[in-house]
Amino acid sequence: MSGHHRTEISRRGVLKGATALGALGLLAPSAWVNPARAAIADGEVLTGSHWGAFYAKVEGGKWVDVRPWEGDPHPSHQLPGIMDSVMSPTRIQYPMVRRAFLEEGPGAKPETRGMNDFVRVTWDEALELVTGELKRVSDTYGPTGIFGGSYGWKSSGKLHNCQSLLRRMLNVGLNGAFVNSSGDYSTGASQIIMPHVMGTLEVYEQQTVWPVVVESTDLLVFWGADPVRTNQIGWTVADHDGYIGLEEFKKTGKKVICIDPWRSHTAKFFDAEWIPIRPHTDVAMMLGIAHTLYTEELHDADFLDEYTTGFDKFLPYLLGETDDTPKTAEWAAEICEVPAEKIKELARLFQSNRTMLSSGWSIQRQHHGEQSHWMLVTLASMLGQIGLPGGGFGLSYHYANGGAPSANSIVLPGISDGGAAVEGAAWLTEAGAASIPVSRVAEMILNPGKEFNFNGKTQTFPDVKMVYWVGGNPFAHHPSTQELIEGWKRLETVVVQDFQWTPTARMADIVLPATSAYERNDIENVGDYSARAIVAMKQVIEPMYEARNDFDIFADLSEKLGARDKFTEGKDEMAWIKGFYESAAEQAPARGIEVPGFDAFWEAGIVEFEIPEENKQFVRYSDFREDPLLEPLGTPSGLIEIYSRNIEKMGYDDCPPHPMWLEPIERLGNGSKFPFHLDTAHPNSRLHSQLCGTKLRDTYSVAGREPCLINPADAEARGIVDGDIVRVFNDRGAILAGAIVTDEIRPNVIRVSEGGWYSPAAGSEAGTLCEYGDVNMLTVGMGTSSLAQGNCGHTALVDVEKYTGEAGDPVVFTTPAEG
Ligand SMILES: Nc1nc2c(c(=O)[nH]1)N[C@H]1C(S)=C(S)[C@@H](COP(=O)(O)OP(=O)(O)OC[C@H]3O[C@@H](n4cnc5c(=O)[nH]c(N)nc54)[C@H](O)[C@@H]3O)O[C@H]1N2
Ligand SMILES: Nc1nc2c(c(=O)[nH]1)N[C@H]1C(S)=C(S)[C@@H](COP(=O)(O)OP(=O)(O)OC[C@H]3O[C@@H](n4cnc5c(=O)[nH]c(N)nc54)[C@H](O)[C@@H]3O)O[C@H]1N2
Ligand SMILES: [Mo]
Repeated sequence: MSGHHRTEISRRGVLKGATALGALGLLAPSAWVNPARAAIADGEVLTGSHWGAFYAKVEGGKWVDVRPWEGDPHPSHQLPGIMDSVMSPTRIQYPMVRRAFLEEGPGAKPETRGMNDFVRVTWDEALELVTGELKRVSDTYGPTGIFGGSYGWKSSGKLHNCQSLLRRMLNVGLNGAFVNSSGDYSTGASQIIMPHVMGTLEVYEQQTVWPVVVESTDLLVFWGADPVRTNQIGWTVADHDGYIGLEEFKKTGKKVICIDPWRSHTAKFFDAEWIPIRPHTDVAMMLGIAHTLYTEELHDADFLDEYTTGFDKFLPYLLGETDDTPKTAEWAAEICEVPAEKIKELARLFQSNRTMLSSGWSIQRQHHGEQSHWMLVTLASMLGQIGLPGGGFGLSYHYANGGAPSANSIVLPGISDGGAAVEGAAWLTEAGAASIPVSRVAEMILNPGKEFNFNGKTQTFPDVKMVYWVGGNPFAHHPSTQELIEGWKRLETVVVQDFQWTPTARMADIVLPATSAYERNDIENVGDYSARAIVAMKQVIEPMYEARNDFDIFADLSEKLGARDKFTEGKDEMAWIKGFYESAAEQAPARGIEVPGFDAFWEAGIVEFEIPEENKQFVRYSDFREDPLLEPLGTPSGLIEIYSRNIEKMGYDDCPPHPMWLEPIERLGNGSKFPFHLDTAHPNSRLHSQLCGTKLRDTYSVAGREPCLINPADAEARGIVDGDIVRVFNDRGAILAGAIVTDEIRPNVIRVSEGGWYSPAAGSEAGTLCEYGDVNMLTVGMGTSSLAQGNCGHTALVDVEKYTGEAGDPVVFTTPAEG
């Protein structure tokens, strides 16, 4: 499942709740269009984004202001950055080609990628070049020469989904001759292990809803989760309804605990008890709690009997009978630096209260990340509250406003990858000619022919010679940028299509300027989990410079490949949008609601749906708890699998058949020469790397660099004061950052957020200093384990020093030179 399938995934959870409702005959009244909201003031256009729905004010064809939609209970402070991104100097204005590529051909002087030496070409020339390369590479290297598994947070919108459009072009125009990718960087480990354990993805599914949590949860634990920061974002258009839950819970004054190396936004919001755990040691701490529960006979043996399988196989490990190491609180305390007494106290506290263990995803975005959520589920099973109102665990309260009650709404389809249009050989499926777990991209490019394990299968890396990237920024998102730089040198051709001069665009041969989401029309659901509205994403301004829609670019490429009609199906932008709406509207009668016709909807700009009372009472796994035989889980046993025979059969050393504490490749307290763990938490004022090239950066950067949080004791020992430029380094690389000295980060941990634009001091030289602060110069590139092969973006030990050398202005925020 790739990131771009998220909506569909989360919708399953949503639909499940709503179907139960329909059966009860409690359907909500008709959907309605709020007339007050329909009256858009002069010059204001309502549209949608990952950050929420908003009005864009236009004067004389220029976008001059933004204002959040009134239906947003907690607008993101990042909205002004969106406007700036469309008009900033980091905008790609024209098709550009790397000079050596243009003058000497594919593969020429790959070391000049990243040197910002581009030549402007016309659209005609650019599209001819791209078509020529698509043909040449697939003719020369066969069906697996082109990588089209381009990953990333492309903009919201059901039509201008550039990744689906890329694959659609490759499917219809090249008969599916490309390498695809599966999974995502968000939940790489969890989304593979959870189906073995719980029978579902968990991470993208509806949570026990907030009203139930507010009512019934006594103790709310955020385990490496920071919803106050991360719920700003949705995969569709963010509704921000999770903030209503957070605020209501705060009003109750009930206890909140944050287990995080950093006193997070959420910890501050709730004035929560902060447990500053050593990063990457969560499994040990959970085991310490589990051991206490068991030895103090606080565990729920009945729940374990009735709803789980394999506790008997896990228990000897917990007690140390299999490895002479009982996983006592004292044992755990040594590893996680949380006192043994605190660990025991938590065991008793969790057990004596209705406890919701809400976990984020950082604890699985690390080496052996599969174990974290598996152990969390095991702990929750021992507590026996899964399926009870307000108890158990939740893996998505922090993401896209999981736990926001679902509306009785209709669901929009989106543009397809066009795999159905491909006829012929067996490999010609929607998935392309081959597929890799998404975060293995650098490993793939560097190791053609190498075998690798993935979820019980052995596969071989294809020999990729051309990469076409749209809607993602791998030179920001891929842990171990160094490996990517090395891998890039093996490529003959790199095409990047974006609207920003990202580090990835700078590493391309052919750069195509796409429109932003605000220069075209589209349509999208509001609320990944609530799905409480559909917004017309109306075009705000005319395309800037020579930017073109991804749809039109790929339609033209398809035409040159002889397949324009297959690509467009004879429909233009508005015909597609109307089609999506009308196809969704067909669901309305079965849901007992009425929706306006397309024209009325488009005129109004938004249609909202009621949230039935029933959906405000949704409790995850209550059905299973009520009747595990009639409502079994999707696991082989139908039960929660604390021991998995399927995983046992795979025989992986790095993912045993029950959850275990496995030493990560790097962690504090494990004898490394590097004294700091680097926490790469997601940025509060960006979406990954998006908006890094905007004025918003002035609101958080320190000395013109990405901020680096460091504890006062650590700073003092290194002579670092607030505002200093620091150099963060390890054996993999080095970055500059700006110091913020604060006791909100625990000793021996520094925090630099992911997504800072890679700004190499010396072009594309691997190992060169990044002058802005891209953490992935420092992180580990390996997969989480043979099971999931997820990315380890949170795994990195580093050192920090005050920087006394010459610090250049990051070149990445300027427009590349034009020949
Ligand atoms: N160390 C570390 N690394 C991490 C993480 C971490 O926690 N630590 N987190 C990981 C996670 S969870 C994720 S999801 C990834 C995110 O990685 P990405 O999704 O690659 O990051 P974004 O910055 O959102 O990049 C999206 C790009 O798409 C472009 N874009 C937007 N709309 C359009 C469009 O309509 N057309 C075109 N052509 N382009 C468009 C934007 O300009 C931007 O350059 O990062 C991962 N990397
Ligand atoms: N503002 C904003 N919101 C976002 C995003 C964004 O870029 N910006 N990205 C979105 C996306 S694509 C995703 S996938 C989600 C990501 O959601 P998450 O993966 O949950 O987010 P992170 O910020 O990586 O980590 C959450 C918390 O875990 C802590 N942490 C780090 N390592 C450890 C550890 O070893 N143990 C413990 N206990 N805690 C640890 C961090 O300090 C942080 O506060 O966020 C989404 N929301
Ligand atoms: Mo993500």
